[in-house]
Amino acid sequence: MTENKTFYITTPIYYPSGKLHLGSTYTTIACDVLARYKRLMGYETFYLTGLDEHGQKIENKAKEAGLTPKQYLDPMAEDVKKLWELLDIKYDKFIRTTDGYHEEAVQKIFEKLLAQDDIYLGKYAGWYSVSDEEFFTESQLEEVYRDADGKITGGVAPSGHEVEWVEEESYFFRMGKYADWLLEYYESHPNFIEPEIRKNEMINTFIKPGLEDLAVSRTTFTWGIPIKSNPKHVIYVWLDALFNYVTALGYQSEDDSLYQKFWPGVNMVGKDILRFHTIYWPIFLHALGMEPPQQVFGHGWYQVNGRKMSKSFGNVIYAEPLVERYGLDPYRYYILRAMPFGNDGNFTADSYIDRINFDLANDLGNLLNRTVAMINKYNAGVIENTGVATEFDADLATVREKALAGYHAAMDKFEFSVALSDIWSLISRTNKYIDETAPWLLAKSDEDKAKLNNVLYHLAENLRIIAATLQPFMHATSTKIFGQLGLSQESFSLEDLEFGMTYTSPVVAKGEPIFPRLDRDEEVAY
Ligand code: ME8
Repeated sequence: MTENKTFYITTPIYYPSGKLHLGSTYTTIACDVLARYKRLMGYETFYLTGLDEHGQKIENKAKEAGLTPKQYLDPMAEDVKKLWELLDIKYDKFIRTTDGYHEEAVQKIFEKLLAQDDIYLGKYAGWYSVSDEEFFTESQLEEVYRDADGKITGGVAPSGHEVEWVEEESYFFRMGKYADWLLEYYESHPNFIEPEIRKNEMINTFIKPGLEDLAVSRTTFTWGIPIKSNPKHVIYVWLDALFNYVTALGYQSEDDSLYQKFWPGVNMVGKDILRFHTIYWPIFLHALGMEPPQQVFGHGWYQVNGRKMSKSFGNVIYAEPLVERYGLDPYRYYILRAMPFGNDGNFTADSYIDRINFDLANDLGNLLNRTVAMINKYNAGVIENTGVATEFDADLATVREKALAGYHAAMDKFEFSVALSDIWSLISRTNKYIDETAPWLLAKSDEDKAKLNNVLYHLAENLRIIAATLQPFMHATSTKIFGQLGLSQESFSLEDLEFGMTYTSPVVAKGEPIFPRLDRDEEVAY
């Protein structure tokens, strides 16, 4: 491992304003897969997730529940941690923005920006969406409501949430001052925003029309980090939240060694919050003389029945019942396989069942079952490399190399569904190899024994390589495959996944199916 091979990945910190649904698990699993992948590639990796606990939305939620914010938040945080445990998320740190170290660091940051005149005191009058915790100008609203005289009385933000009129003393950050710098930064760092199309949207919709100064404090509620030099103001929840990515690493605390080691990192976010991460966030950092994130990746939305999941549309899907009924690995697999990362896509019950039946039970499960059964039947469970090639071995090797190269290239670009389909191309090719070589025919003659063992060896080796590449996605499944192949090793490095390993233990005597087939009609109705 070389000194500077480090990788820092973050999820957005979610609002614990309700139970987290499939959407938040999507980002979190994607980051988990990346972190596991990078670890297996020899990177020293840090994976951060957590909760965004301040702001008016949380204050209101607590009030509705008849609780103080802290009473409301603590059990919510426990529930979220339980969800991540259920989904086998291996994060290195879980930040809550109510953690003392974060609050202190954000106060220091605010005072610094104030002292250097990037922040000034003014008055805000405009529209605010509590659900989005976001300010809007009239022209940015999706819809406006008017009274009989034509006066605007309210409106709807692009997210579909209602806005309210806010008029209060507020501190402002001089965004406009940094617009040119930001455009140049985009220009000189072409991979800063991914996917590419989202960059143009940021430039054309938000920066080119003119960056307005941003209100960065509120006075009409109290649930936030108070400004040290003027505590009747609380710091705007987005300024507070964005800095979690560096305070979690110890920025502005006594020990900032993690910050020194891991920043800048990759911020993975949904496209809904790209504006905050690719405009305000790099500008804040630059104003403080810090580096912007290495990359901000804005992925698309999981929709249900063609609409973004929302309680008011009654189309919210939660992970727990799916994991309970079908197991964890199908969930982790489906969520990254079913739609290209970066695009929007639909979650449907039938595609969920089909993926389990076709991809997992048929393609992968059968390959393993057949392989282990044949090694048992024809060679008493022993995997032997005899080197007596068949005419199909060369093509099998070509497909394997192509699949591996494609997998790594896709993982580097966060194209999870492509990486998985590359692995599946090898699974399909290996299944086809069984049909081509027909081991049951080779088994009929003693002369073909060495060739038969060569075939079985190829099957075992391909399965080991397939299981290794699946480790970041489906850790338990990989371990089961290794186990059935007689390998006690917990994990295989992805750096040197060479074909040709020597097996010293026999395969298991009777391999259980790793993914039982489901009755589609019964399950879809369920
Ligand atoms: O915005 N499909 O928190 P949040 C895919 N606290 N991803 C989805 C999704 C869907 N249908 N629904 C939600 C916040 N997400 C702020 C973030 S960061 C400094 C502060 C995911 O709880 C997606 O990653 O509203 C989105 O960006 C995030 O959840 C929003 O979470």
